[in-house]
Amino acid sequence: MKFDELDAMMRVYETANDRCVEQGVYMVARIDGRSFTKLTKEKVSFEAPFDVRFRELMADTTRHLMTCGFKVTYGYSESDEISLLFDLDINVYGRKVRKYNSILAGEASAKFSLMLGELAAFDCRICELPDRKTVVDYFRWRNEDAHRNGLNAHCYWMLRNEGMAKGAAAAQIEGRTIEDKVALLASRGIDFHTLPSWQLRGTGFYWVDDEKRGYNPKEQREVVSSKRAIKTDIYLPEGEAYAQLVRGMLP
Ligand SMILES: Nc1nc2c(ncn2[C@@H]2O[C@H](COP(=O)(O)OP(=O)(O)OP(=O)(O)O)[C@@H](O)[C@H]2O)c(=O)[nH]1
Ligand SMILES: [Mg+2]
Repeated sequence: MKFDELDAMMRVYETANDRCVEQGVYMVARIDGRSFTKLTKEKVSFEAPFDVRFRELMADTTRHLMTCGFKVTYGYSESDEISLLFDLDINVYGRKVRKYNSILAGEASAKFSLMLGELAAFDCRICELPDRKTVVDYFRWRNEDAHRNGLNAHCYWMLRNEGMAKGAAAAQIEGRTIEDKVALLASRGIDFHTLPSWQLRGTGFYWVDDEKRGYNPKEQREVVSSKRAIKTDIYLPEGEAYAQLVRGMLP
């Protein structure tokens, strides 16, 4: 069999499950650290429940993903996950899901591992969202997830640091309402409202015009140049104000 024939015959198997996302559908990628519970507890020592160094590694990885060849409108990171909203008209790789999943997981894993100096891997999935409202709801969902996890983590580690066993600490939190957890923290003198915003709401990444003032010696005058830069926002609002922020970025 000639190579061309063999090539054509085998390609069918390779592309059998290739899907492209339809035009007009919003795409969001969620990239999540693989077995980061083990990585953050056993392989590398990070402060629990929150470590600024870990947040910065995730932030650098997010900014890398926003500038590695995909048109990204908005990035969001909480815990070991990153969500990326692509431009509605993105067309790179013909919107082939396989390409987005494999390249983004690969780029995130490579960037994070290089910075950490340890092997770290990410998975990736693509959410296909039909309209603006669902996109806003997606990011509200992750924002609320951050809030729930952050509150749980603070309660859990407060009890653990008091000497409580793992299972008992988890059982104390299980099934409790937000109000119960806030009261649990307050009973030990921790005001929930003073906890750092990024630990409860995550971090947002969006494009802004960055103006730079300079001096043009030839024309002997001050000039202002502007270029697009990523703003990293560790003070994201919540609820409707956050929905407004995301809505404002959509076409
Ligand atoms: N110590 C520490 N751990 C963190 C921090 N941020 C996230 N993590 C940990 O990252 C883990 C993320 O959880 P998951 O994504 O649900 O679990 P996973 O172990 O990564 O499992 P898979 O995602 O299913 O592969 C949790 O165990 C968090 O405690 C941090 O700032 N400090
Ligand atoms: Mg994970």
